[in-house]
Amino acid sequence: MTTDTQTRPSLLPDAHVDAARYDQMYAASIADPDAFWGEQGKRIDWIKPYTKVKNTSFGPGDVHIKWYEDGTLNVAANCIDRHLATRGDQTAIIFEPDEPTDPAQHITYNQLAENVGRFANVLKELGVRKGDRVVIYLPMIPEAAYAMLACARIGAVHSIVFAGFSPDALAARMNGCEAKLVITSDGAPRGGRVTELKDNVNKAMLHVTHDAKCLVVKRTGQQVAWVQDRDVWYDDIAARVSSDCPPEEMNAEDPLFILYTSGSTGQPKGVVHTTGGYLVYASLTHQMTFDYKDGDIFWCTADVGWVTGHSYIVYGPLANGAITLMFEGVPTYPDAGRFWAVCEKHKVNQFYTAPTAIRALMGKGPDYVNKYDLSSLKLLGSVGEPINPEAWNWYNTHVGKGRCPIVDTWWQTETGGHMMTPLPGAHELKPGAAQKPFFGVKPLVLEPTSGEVIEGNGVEGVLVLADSWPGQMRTVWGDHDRFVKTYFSDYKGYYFSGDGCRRDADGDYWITGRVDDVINVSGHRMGTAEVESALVAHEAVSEAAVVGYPHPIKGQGIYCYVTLMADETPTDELKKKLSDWVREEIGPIAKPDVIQWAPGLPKTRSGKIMRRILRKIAENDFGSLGDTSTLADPSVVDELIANRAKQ
Ligand code: 6R9
Repeated sequence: MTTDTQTRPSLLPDAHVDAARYDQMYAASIADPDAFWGEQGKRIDWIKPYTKVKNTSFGPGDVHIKWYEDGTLNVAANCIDRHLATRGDQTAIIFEPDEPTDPAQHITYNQLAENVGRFANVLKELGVRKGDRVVIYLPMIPEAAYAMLACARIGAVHSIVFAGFSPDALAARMNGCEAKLVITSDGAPRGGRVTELKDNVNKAMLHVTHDAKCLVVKRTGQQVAWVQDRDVWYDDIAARVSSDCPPEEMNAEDPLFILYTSGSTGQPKGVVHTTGGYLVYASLTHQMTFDYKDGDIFWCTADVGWVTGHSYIVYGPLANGAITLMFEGVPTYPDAGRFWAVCEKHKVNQFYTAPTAIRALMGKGPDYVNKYDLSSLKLLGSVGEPINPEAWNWYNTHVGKGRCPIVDTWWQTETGGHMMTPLPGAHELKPGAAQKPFFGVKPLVLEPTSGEVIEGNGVEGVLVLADSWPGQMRTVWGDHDRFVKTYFSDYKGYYFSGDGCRRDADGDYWITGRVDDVINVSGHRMGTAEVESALVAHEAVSEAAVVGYPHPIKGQGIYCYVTLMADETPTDELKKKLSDWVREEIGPIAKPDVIQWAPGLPKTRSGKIMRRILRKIAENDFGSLGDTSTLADPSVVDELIANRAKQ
C-alpha cells in the first residue's frame, strides 16, 4: 500500500461556485430549465437573440433535441472577435512542441483572429461552403485549432480524425460524412518520432469514394508524395488571400462538428454537435468545473481528435477568453517528467488529464514529478475512465501536493461537456467519485432488467439521464434511427449512458464503468473496475484489466491481466500473493481465478483498455477478435494470445 501523505485538498476559496450557490443553482436548473438556460445562454454573443430556449423530447416516439432554436450566432466570432477589444494582446494559445528544445509559441487573440481569418479564406478558395464537411487530420499544432475555427467561421462542419488513426479509419470517416476536403500535414512529430500523415492520407484517398481535395500544412518539411490537382500546400494559397473573413451567420441548431466514436456494436457513429447549445455548455462547464479565472493558464492534455480536446482545449476555453495550452508530445518524451516540466515552464494553473496517463507515470516513480516546481497548480482534473483511488492518491500527493482539488469529470463524446463532477469550491472530494450532477443534469439510477427507477441512497444500477442539456448530441450523422435506437430504446423516455453507477449514502455518484464490463460471479454483481483498483493498489502492479470469462461453477470467473512495475519479476509466487491481496482487499468473492502477466494492454489511441478483446482472449476465442486496427499497439494482442496457453 502507498505510504504517501493522504492530505485531502481543501475547497478552493473564492470559487465561482460555493456549496450554497451550487445547491441554489442546481435546484433552479432542474425546476425551470427554460429560465436557467435562457439566462446562461447570454454568456455568449448572438447575432439574432433566441426567443425559445428548450424544445426537447426523449420519447417514447418522437426524439428531438433543440436548444435556442431561433437564435443565430457564429462560434468563431464568440471564440475570437468578441475578445479583441478587451484582450487582443493576451495569449490565447500556448503551443508546446514535441521537442522540448524547440521554442514554444504564444499566440495572442489578435494573432488568432488573423490566422483563423486567413485559414477561412483558404478554405473558401478551395470551394468549401456553409454546410460542407471538412475532415481534419493534423498533429497537435496551432493549425488544428485554426482549422476548426476556420470551419466554424464559414459554417463548414468539421470532423477531426485523430492523427494516430490508420488510413482505413480515415477513409471510412471521410466516406461517412462525404468530406469535400481533408486537412493534413506533411508529418506529425510525436515522442521523438514522426508519423507520415500525408502518406496516410495518400493511402486513405485510394478508398475514398467521392472527389475530395487535400490541403497540406507544413510541419516537418519532409518530402511527400504529391497528386497534382488534388493536393495543395496551405502556404501557397495563404500567401495570396486576405486575413479578413466575415463570420457566417449560423442557426443555433446548425451542425458545428461531427466526431466519430465507437460503441459496443457496429461501425463508429458520427456524433453530431450543433452550434448554440454546445458552445453555451462547453463554456459554462469549462469556467465552473475548473474554476477558471481570467489570466489562468489552462492545460488539457487530450488530443483535439477526442471530444475532450474539442470542448476543453478549443471551444470552452476560447469562448471564455482563456489561455489554453496545446501540447504536441507525449507524457514520456524525452522522459516521464515531461508533463511536469511543461507545468513548471508555462506556470500552468489547471491541469486536466486521464487516469491512464497518471498510472503510467506513477509506475515510473515520484522522482520525475518531485524535481519540478508545481506551485502554480491550483486544480487538477481527471477524465476518460473511473480513477482508481491509488492513482487518485498519487495524483493528489505528488502532483497536487495535497492542496489542489481533483475534479473527476464524468462525461461522454455524446454529452459535449461535463455531466457529473465535484465543483472545486463546493464539494468535499471523494477519491474515485464523480459525485454531483452539473447544472441541468438529471441523473437517475435504474434497475437494469426492469428499467424501474431506484429511489433513495446507497443504491446501484444503470445510469440514465432524464432530461436534455444544451451540450447533448443531436443525432448520428445520416442515421437518426440509429441515434434513437442506441440511446433511447433500452430504457424508454431516458438517455441511456451505457454506464453503471452507484449513489452512495450521501447521494454522491460513483461511475462503475460500462455496464458490459460488469461481471456476475456466483450470483454476485461486481464491477471489474473494483478488482482492477485492488490490483493496482498493490505496490508490484502498474496496471491491470479484469474481465469475466465462462466458469463452470461460478457462472463467470475473474480473469486478470496484470502489468507489473518495471523492477518486478513475474513469478507464480507473486501471482498467489496478488490473488490473496485482492481477496483481502475486496473479499473472497473477488479472488481472481486467473492472473495472466501482460507486458502491455490493448488500448485505443485515447488510452481506453479494449476489454472486448481481453474477454475474447480469456475465453480462448481468438477467431473473432474483431477490428484491432484502431489499437495504439496491435502487437500486444499477439503477445497476450501467445501467453494465454500458459495459463
Ligand atoms: C469524455 C470521454 C465516455 C466513457 C463514459 C465512461 C468513461 C469518462 C469518466 C468515465 C468514470 C469518469 N468515462 N469519464 N468513467 N469516471 N470521470 O471520455 O468521452 O471517449 O466518449 O468516453 O468514458 O464509461 O461512458 P468518451
